Amino acid sequence: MTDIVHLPANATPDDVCAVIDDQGGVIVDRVLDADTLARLEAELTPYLDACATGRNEFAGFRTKRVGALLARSETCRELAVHPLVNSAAAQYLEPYCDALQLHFTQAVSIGRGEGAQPLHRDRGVWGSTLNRSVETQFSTIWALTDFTHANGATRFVPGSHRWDKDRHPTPEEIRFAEMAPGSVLLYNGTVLHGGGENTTERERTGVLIHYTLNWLRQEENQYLSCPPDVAHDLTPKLRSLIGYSLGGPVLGFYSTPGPPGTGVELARPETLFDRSAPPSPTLDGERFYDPVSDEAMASTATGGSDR
Ligand SMILES: O=C(O)CCC(=O)C(=O)O
Repeated sequence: MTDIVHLPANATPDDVCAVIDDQGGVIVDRVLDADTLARLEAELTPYLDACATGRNEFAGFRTKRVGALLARSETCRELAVHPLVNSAAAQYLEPYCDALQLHFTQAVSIGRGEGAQPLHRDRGVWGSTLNRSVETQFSTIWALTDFTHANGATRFVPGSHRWDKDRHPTPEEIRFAEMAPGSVLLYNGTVLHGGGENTTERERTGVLIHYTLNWLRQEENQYLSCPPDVAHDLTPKLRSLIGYSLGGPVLGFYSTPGPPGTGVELARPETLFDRSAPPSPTLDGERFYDPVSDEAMASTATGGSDR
């Protein structure tokens, strides 16, 4: 059984994707500098201090979790568009979508005395109907503190993304994502993992930022966690990543609520922030659906289109 592979901070997206393909995940060491870590701590600690611990085995009874990180933390915005992560995520998920979207943000602080979180596959949030041939997710856990076996480093089962769904790991097959502050664990949506047991006196804190295919429902509702008045202050790139952009040719268009004739119709989300954004040809009906050819229509009794 292999240990979790570590790569240096100058690793390329190809390096990252190759290991994730093989093992289900990889650690890139010491990506963030001390200043960035200090800013993350200053921005997130007030939210973690103010929040209650979880109330079930999965969320943990001594673990604190806070979301809406793009609205709440300027530095988390930098993490969300980190070049290595974005390039590797886009490359890894490219066979299944034409763009990424942000799926989930959460700071997770595992408190002393917390037990191990059940091992799980993140793709479970979409239920079991989505075929395994579609990889759904590219996930990151940024270490803000040391991650050690003793303090709750993420448990991780290398290679389990290729296992049969019902195969359970033996204790010897479970590894621990031990890493220094500023390092990041990158993994797919199919590999088994979970928070570790914390037997130390101090919290283990990580920032989870996950990405998914731009046509799947996001786990954290970004339009509520980061509503338009907050998204207004983000860069166009971040807004697009959150979901204020079309997913594929047409998913996510909008029309303005309000009195007749006062707003926009069938607009791309970017129009909300920039009225001069060009209209979308697909929304004007040019390629709104895949039309059925006359020959295909003639060969069926009923005809019709499945878009
Ligand atoms: O915090 C961790 O180490 C992992 C947490 C996790 O996988 C989850 O909450 O789904």
